[in-house]
Amino acid sequence: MQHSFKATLFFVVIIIQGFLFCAWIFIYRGSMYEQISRNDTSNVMKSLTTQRKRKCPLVSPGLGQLKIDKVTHSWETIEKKFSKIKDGHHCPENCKARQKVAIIIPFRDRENQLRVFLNHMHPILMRQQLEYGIYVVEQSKGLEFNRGFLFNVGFKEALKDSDYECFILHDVDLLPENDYNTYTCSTDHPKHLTAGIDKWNYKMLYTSYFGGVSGMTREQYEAINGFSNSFFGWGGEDDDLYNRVIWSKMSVYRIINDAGKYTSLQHKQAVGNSKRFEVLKTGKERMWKDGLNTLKYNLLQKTYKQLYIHLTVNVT
Ligand code: BGN
Repeated sequence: MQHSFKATLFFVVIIIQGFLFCAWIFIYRGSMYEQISRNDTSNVMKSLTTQRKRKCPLVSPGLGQLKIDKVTHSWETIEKKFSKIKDGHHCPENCKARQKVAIIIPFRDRENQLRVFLNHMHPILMRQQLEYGIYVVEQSKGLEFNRGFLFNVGFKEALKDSDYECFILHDVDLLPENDYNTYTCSTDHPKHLTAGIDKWNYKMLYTSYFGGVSGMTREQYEAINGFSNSFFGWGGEDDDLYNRVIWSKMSVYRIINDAGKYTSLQHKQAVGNSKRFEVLKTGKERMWKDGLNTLKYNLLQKTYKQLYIHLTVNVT
């Protein structure tokens, strides 16, 4: 009898100890969570979220055909609409982006188009769950517009900010009509994203056309020494770029379905550079004498605006 009383007592003590242990665990963990949520900008929290972030899906949800809004909204309206974007840079909140992409736009006198462009592009890039920065590179007054040179500057300056893996070379007057047209790069080959433009009835101008919007990894861009810096005025620099790709034993990949359609914004057609034919002819011998490796510029300003990074440069 006394024996069974002892056994019962022993059993009750074990149960009480177990209960106290569980209560201690519960209270201790509760206070840990409280500490984290009270200080949610601390490094502890940041590292916890980074650890928890999974890679974004290969195909983002919610992509499809887009409505094009060609209205030039005020800066105030657009900035308010995208209040989550800071310093022209954004990354997905709930997953880790598959690529870090720099969108580079050579720019001149088309402020209205830039507003339409940013209003259209930011939602697309966010839906595609990319980590991205938008670089608008402007040439100071003086020499004629040099699209290739401005891309080269954008490439170098973007890499000073972050280890971007992919560079999308983009005209400001082109708006993608479908966001299945993903703004990422392929390590296999440079990519031409502009399969068709409305002003040309969505027909490809010529097979080797490589203008409008194209995408290259950092390695691909360096492998061809970037753009030539010698094309001042309109035309030819994109054809020269295409040749550099081919001479480097790569080929161009182009999306051929409806996803590659673009709407263009109207502007006065620039007068062609009369020297472009001659410069284009000497392309092969210039490839390693004229490009990223010979790029010289004066950076007059680099401003991290809310919706883009604005650079003004001088050709030197
Ligand atoms: C081509 C231009 C391209 C331009 C497309 C589309 C030239 C070089 C001629 C030998 N090429 O004719 O630069 O992107 O038209 O407008 O001018």
